[in-house]
Amino acid sequence: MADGFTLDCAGKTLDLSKPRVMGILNVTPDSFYQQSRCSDRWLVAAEQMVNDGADILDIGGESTRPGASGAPTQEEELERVLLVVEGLAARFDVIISVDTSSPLVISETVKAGAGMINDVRALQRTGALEAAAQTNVPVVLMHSLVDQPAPGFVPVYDDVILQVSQYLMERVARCQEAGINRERLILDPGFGGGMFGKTPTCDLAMLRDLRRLHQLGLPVLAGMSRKSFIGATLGREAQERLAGSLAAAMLAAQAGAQIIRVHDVAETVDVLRLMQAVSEA
Ligand code: 7PM
Repeated sequence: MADGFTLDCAGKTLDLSKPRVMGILNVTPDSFYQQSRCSDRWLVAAEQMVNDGADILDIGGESTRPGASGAPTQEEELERVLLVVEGLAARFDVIISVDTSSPLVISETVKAGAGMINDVRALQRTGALEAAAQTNVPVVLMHSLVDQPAPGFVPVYDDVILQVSQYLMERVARCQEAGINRERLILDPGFGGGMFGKTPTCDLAMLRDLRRLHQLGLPVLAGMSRKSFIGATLGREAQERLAGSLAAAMLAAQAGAQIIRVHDVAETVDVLRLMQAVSEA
């Protein structure tokens, strides 16, 4: 895939000519992977990820887990993430991304120093397009079902990457109409079940065909870290999915994904550095 994408993340430059690592920093009380429950320890966790070579830290204050604890209000979500964004922006030179669908959280965290918005609902919430348009930071548009599927719902796709691409193309058009320059959009096929709407088989097919998502000509982010398709394929619990996650990260980077979203920053950075060294040999 053509490289040469350079994004301006609130004054910090993100050069996507080689794969970059986004570290997951959850400030929710209910993250499915225990190690990222760091509401109180976020500063230590963030510093570790920065030292481990993370290019971006993704701060999440709303769990997307099906049925988890009930969605927080915009004010509760803002309260969870704002202190963290302010604290990190003051201390580290890393790009701060906020995993949110809420217009209030978009506006306020960007004012506080966030350099990227990561929305698993691709700015579909009322007011989110307008809030993002008022900022100047890159936006990750992820494919999902938007509504939480009913229990037992099984998603069916003829060609999952094609259908995901069509959805994202439509969201890119809506963004442009709202005044969000295409040059600040990043695409993500949304690996995983629940509201992300993929079965393990879909996830494997998306990873195999990920290169096709580049046909829209925008940078691609892949978030597969410790997700259930890795568990389903290998028969591993969440804590035992590191090797599978690293393999997935390498395959995604090999398919041209420019940003890999992970729990295990140090290990992923090593994998991508080795890959990069081979390609430059
Ligand atoms: C429960 C279910 C807890 C799902 C956490 C998750 C992505 C994301 C998430 C992704 C982008 C997780 C997910 N996943 N943002 N936020 N892409 N852009 O496993 O794949 O981290 S939350």
